Formats: sequence, structure tokens, C-alpha cells
Amino acid sequence: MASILKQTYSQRAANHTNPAAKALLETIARKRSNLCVSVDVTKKADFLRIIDVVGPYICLVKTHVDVIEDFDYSLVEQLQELSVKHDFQIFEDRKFADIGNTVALQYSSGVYKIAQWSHITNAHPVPGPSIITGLSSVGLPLGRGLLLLAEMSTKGSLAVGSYTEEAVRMARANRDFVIGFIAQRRMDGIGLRDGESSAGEDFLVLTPGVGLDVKGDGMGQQYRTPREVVLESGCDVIIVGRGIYGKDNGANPDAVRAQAERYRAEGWKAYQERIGSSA
Ligand code: S5P
Repeated sequence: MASILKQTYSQRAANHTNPAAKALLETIARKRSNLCVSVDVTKKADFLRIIDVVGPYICLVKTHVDVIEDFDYSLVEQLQELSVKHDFQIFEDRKFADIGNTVALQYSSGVYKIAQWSHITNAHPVPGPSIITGLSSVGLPLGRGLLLLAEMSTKGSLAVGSYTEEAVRMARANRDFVIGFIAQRRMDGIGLRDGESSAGEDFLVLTPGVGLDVKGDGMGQQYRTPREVVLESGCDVIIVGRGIYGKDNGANPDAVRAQAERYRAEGWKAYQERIGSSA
């Protein structure tokens, strides 16, 4: 079996049993897109317009649903309709970080009921393994998947060294629900104890901090190119926000479409170069 870095997304889909991981890999292969758009805008109309424009070019939409000022539950229904129309998965970037009981409530209940509609969500490993126990009690029966934040894209991030290693160990112990990481590179081999091997392990790596035109945002964000992320660091999905919808909340749909096409093409080219095939 070729190393994960050389396998196609569809070959990898066959090795996954978690429904969210499998569906994401299949969507990537079907649409020839490893691009996730992060839609961090505060008005429903902007949010839906951007997603309708970028829909054809993406595998995944990442949301911060709590920043939307005019939120009501019809937004979720419209997002779900767009996900069917354009064939993409949904990832609410909630970054859970509390005790198991609390995160289970935050995931299942409240205004947003995230587990009802988000195929994938994420959590900080800082509370330890009980955060996975809490979230999986809600998400696993619904076929959802969890990403652990093993690293961050920001300058001075504390998620390094032994923290990252422990995050990977927590994932290894919960492979039914933890489908991968938010990280800046592949995590294969990280945190292995004596006698352990990561052979056969295939965690997905979704990577934010991706931009083609600027290196940062003046607030700690650090950008790398799709080529650096996918080819040089072996990550699987590029997450791009402002690089696609710009400074004006995506007011110009043609400009948003052009950027989505550009990032999709760059991400896919880097993947083809990685696997050594234009398939
Ligand atoms: O380490 C991280 C983890 C995440 S999920 N760095 C990040 O930037 N993110 C998220 O990715 C962040 O919350 C934002 O929604 C997105 C990056 O947006 P951009 O506009 O800087 O591309």
C-alpha cells in the first residue's frame, strides 16, 4: 500500500468508516476540489450569496454560525439546501473547549443545535479526552466527525510540542469519532510511544492560514500558499476565508467566483503533484 501522501482521495475514502470522513473524501474526489471556504460574515444575505457563488468549486463550507447577527433557524435550512444543490459538506468551526457535559449541551442544544446540521465540527484538546467523550455521545449516533485542533495558524500559538503530541494521542484513542486535525502539517508519526506504529492510520488534515496574495492580516494570522500546505506539508484540505470573499463581504460575485476558482485550481494542482498523477 502506497503511503497516504501518495494515495488518491478516493482510495483513502474506501479506508474510512466514519460517515463524515468518507463523505468528505468522496466529495473532494467527485468535485476535484480540496478547497474549504470559510464564510466569516455577519449578515445572512452575504453568507448565503457567497456560498451560492463558491458552491461549485468547494468540497466543504466552514461556518462560524454565532457571528451572524440576523440568525434564525431558516438559515440552517437554506444552508442545507445549498449543500445539496452544490454538493458540499458542512463544518461548523465551533472550537469546543469545555468539560464533556457542557460541550455535549453546546453541541446538541441552544439556539444553533450544531449537531443537527454540521457534518464536521472541531474541539480544542485542552480539557483532555473527556471532551471527545462528551461530543461523541451526541455526534457519533448522528454519523458526525470531529477534528482536534492540534496546531494553530497564528503567531505565538501554544499548540506546539507535547500539546500537539497529546492531541494526536487523544485522536488515536478515539478513531471512530475523531477523523483528523486542524493542523499545519501531517501528524503521522507524531506522539508515538515506544513500540507503537502509525501504519494504516489516516487522519485528515484541514489547514487554515492559506492565502496567495498576503502573508498575514495584522492580527496574528499567518498565511501560506496551497502549494506549501498540500505539497510540502502533506495537508488534505485548504481552508480559505478572506482570500476568497475579500474585504467587502463578497459584494462582487464575479470577484468571489474568480478567487474560488483560483484557489481550487491551486489546491488541486498541488495535490496532483503530491500524488504524482494528473488523475
Ligand atoms: O489555527 C487556526 C484554526 C482555524 S479553524 N487558524 C484559523 O484561522 N482558523 C479559522 O480559519 C479562523 O477561525 C477563520 O475562520 C479561518 C481563516 O480565515 P482567513 O480569513 O484568515 O482565511
